[in-house]
Amino acid sequence: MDKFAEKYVNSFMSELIARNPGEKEFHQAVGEVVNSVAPYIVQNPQLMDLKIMERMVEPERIIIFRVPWMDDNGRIQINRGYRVQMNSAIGPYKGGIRFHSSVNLSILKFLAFEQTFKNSLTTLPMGGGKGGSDFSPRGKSDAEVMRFCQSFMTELQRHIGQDTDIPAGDIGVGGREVGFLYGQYKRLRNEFTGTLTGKGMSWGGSRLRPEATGYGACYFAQEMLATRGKSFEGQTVVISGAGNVAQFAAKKAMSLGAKVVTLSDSNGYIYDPEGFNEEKWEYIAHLKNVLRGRIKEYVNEYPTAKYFPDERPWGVPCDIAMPCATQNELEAEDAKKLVANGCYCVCEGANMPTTPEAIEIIRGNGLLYSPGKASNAGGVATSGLEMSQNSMRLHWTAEEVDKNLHTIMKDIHESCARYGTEEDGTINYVKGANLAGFIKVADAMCGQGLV
Ligand code: NDP
Ligand code: 2IT
Repeated sequence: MDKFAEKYVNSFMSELIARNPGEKEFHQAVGEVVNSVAPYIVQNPQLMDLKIMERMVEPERIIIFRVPWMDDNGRIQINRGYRVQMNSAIGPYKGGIRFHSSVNLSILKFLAFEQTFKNSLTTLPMGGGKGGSDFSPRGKSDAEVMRFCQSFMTELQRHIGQDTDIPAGDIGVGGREVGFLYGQYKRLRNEFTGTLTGKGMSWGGSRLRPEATGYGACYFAQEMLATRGKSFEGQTVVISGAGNVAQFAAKKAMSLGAKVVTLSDSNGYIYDPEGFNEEKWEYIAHLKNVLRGRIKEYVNEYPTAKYFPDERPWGVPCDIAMPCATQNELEAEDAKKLVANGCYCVCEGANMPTTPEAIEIIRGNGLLYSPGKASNAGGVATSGLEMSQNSMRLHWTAEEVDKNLHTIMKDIHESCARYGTEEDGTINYVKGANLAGFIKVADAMCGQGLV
């Protein structure tokens, strides 16, 4: 980076940090993007004059609200609800809702910021947004989750709509929660529209939306592997998380010939040296999605596997690592272990799971590395396909959706290559994804005047 660009980054970041004190995840996400796009910005001074980057880091609107609900013991509980409407330059706000005890404004702003670039990369017309609550569905009854979702939506419904803002799932929000949220939305607004995605198949959902993030991540990884003449066939894959993204990343990787040996949750990881197979996968899906159990229960059913409490799976030797749980779950020490064990590809299924220090180690050692905004974009892309189907009042077959998803992931890889190929011929996926995502949104903002 030249001196001028470096100066731009430093002054931009110190202003951002001063204006948004304490929001460390937001600073981290912005820092990564600004570092990638600064050389482009300083070469295009109109972007500086129009303060495009300064506008991009200021959410168009943030809604924060009280969510009161009653638990099964008749006690009153209060949570905090949020929706960050980050950027609508290229389409209505679009992005998931996260229910997790760690949710705060910094986390939702980082997610909404990332979402803006990710959605731009999908080639579909979607702006960026993210919402959620510090409510955790873990350990709550279905009735409690329903009452919470109804209270949350009673306020949120004023601010969303099929042409305004279209929420979906994220951590802690899956098919059950989207159902409760949609039911309340429909009841209050008296309209059957595609305002949420990730809906059930009998009420407007898209085939393959549940699978899309994990499948898409594997399609993206296939493209990365192909640049080195490799494929999933015969490779050992380590995956973190045991939720929606992790499950379907594992399923697709297995079907492409890989041996997937780990999954995890916030309490620890399981290692099955024989690798999962279809039957074991079905057991895990039932355990997590129906029984809402913990991943350690796997070893009771399959005693050849081992459970490692309070540990992450990154010390297990592998060829390919796919972090699919949460932000900053792969740190410098973990990255060193991956490198030492001969891992050559890190493909992110989660949002910002790898710390900046870990990314430096991974990239510095020549591993293939894709940021989540590129490799996990298949989920929101398929949400975009769900929106199209809802607008047309049609349903596509799984084959049609899969074909579209596959094409989109290949196109995202191509964009990364176009904007991120370095002089030595290697692809810098961070730079490529950030620049490709940025240019489209920046062009739209330039064209729409000072708003
Ligand atoms: P789920 O709620 O289905 O699963 C989350 C998984 O991650 C669980 O196994 C959970 O374990 C684990 N996890 C959550 N928080 C932590 C933590 N602090 N430390 C360790 N493990 C944790 O969520 P998803 O699978 O939908 O989301 C996973 C990631 O993928 C997130 O980063 C999300 O933003 C991202 N993503 C999701 C998309 C989607 O379509 N769903 C699309 C694109 C990205 P536990 O049960 O212990 O909490
Ligand atoms: O982070 C993400 O891209 C998601 N949680 C999916 C968002 C969506 O609107 O499908």
